[in-house]
Amino acid sequence: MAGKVRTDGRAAGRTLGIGMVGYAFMGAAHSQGWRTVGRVFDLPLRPVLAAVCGRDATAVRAAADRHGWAATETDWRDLVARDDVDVVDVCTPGDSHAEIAVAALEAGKHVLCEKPLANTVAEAEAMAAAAARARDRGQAAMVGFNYRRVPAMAYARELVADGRLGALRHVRLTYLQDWLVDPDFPLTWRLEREHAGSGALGDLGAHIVDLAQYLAGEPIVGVSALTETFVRERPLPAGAPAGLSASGGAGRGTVTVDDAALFTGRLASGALVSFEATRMAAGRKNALRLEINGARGSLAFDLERLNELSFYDGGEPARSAGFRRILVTEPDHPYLEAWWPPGHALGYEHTFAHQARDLVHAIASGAEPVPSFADGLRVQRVLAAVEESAEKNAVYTPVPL
Ligand code: SOE
Repeated sequence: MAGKVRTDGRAAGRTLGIGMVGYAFMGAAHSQGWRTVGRVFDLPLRPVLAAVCGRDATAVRAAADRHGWAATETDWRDLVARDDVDVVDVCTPGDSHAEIAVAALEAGKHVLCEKPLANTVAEAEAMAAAAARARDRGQAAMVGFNYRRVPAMAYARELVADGRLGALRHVRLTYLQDWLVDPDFPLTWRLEREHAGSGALGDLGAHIVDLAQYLAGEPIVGVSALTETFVRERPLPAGAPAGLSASGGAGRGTVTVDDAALFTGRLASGALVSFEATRMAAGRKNALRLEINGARGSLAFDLERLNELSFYDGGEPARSAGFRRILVTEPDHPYLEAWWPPGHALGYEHTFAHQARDLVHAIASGAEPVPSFADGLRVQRVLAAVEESAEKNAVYTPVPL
């Protein structure tokens, strides 16, 4: 018999307790996704926001109230141990991803971990190994490359997989932001290697490396790279330990990550790829752009116009050929069946509801979620090869498969 009908008119079904560690920008975005997904998509399991964890008891309580979490914890180990938590959602800086995700998997929980998977290849390898062991126990582990879940990106993958572009020749991606142009932006955790692992490379470059491999359906096998840190010292953030100065100036610290990464490479098929990730592109707020050129056609996309996909079909007669704008809002476009009528656009936040939807379905069906921790490890290996190449002044560096 179906579960009892709840006041909201939906069959109760089994619930899926979510426990989230971290509540800053990604925590807020994931909370929105978990709150929304069950009200938009018909799911086999109903996510409930069981608990959120943060070190500051007062701040995490305020975050729980704001984002709709039922309980709070101040130690992630206590969150992992909760009986009402089935999924641990890791929304912390990269230096704690491995410790939390591995412990959660070994405690029998499913895991969603923000990108990049880890700060080092060694950590990512340990996470992927823990996920493989957990998979044998029926547990799911997903890494949060949310831009795969922009409907236009999921549809672009369909077009490439269906051969509409033919053999790929070029995959070209840039991800431009400008929040570090101001030299007085403080030395926050994203600017310190021990916390973030890398700078624009892991923060933004991880997204476009994952998208390239996802859209092309094949791995990057080698890269040539340059990285640069343009602003090497910044003011310490308010509240930093008094007198802490990792460099000459009092109250200032040393930036230990890249501001920008520029790299080219090859896909396994021989197609050429090019990437640019920077947080120094004045005027560009969240400008992830891509163009894919194949033997039979091309695709182009701009995240700042994320409901649109430009498609050039080389099969068209020359007289009528040209890039056309596909408005990716039709009910049979990926994810759109659950939202609004055609033309009623979606946004950045919807990608987190799509991510939650796909994870819930994977958990219910026992399928391995995509992108998996193995996919996250593949990205980590590309990032490491980029840094190795940059240290050798752009010498071509193979990516271990
Ligand atoms: C900051 O650069 C940031 O929040 C990234 O960390 C996210 O992954 C990206 O989606 C938006 O920008």
